[in-house]
Amino acid sequence: MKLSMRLVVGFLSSIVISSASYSKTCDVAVDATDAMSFNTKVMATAGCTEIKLTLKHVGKLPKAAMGHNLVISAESDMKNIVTAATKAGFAKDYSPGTEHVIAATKLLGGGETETITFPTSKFKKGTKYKFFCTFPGHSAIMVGDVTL
Ligand SMILES: [Cu+2]
Repeated sequence: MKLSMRLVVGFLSSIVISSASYSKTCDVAVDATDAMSFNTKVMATAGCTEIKLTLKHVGKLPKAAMGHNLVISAESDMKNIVTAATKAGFAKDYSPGTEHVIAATKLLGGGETETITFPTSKFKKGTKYKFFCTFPGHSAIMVGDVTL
């Protein structure tokens, strides 16, 4: 009897612990520069249920010359998304659209900042994810891994 009570208590406390960790918003800050770079190559999301991502363009160049956004997708969708964004053109801020896009900021010029929030439930275990900029030519260098 005592043993089963201990099991029940143990079970209940594990529910409390898992539900407590179930809603964790993680702040992630990424800087983009006039040198066509992000200041990080890795975005860690383990243990987070939600990511509050702030992209800051710390440079001075205007959006038309050195605009940056931050888009997240499966690695296998990245190429198609970059192609679609390039086709969308500057008039549409090289928008990556919504298909296969996990999250995306607006295109920012120097001095601009945007914060977006998205749930990590959009990530599937076993899939590789990337974050990148869809301004034409930038994703060759402005790219990093999203780790789950
Ligand atoms: Cu860029």
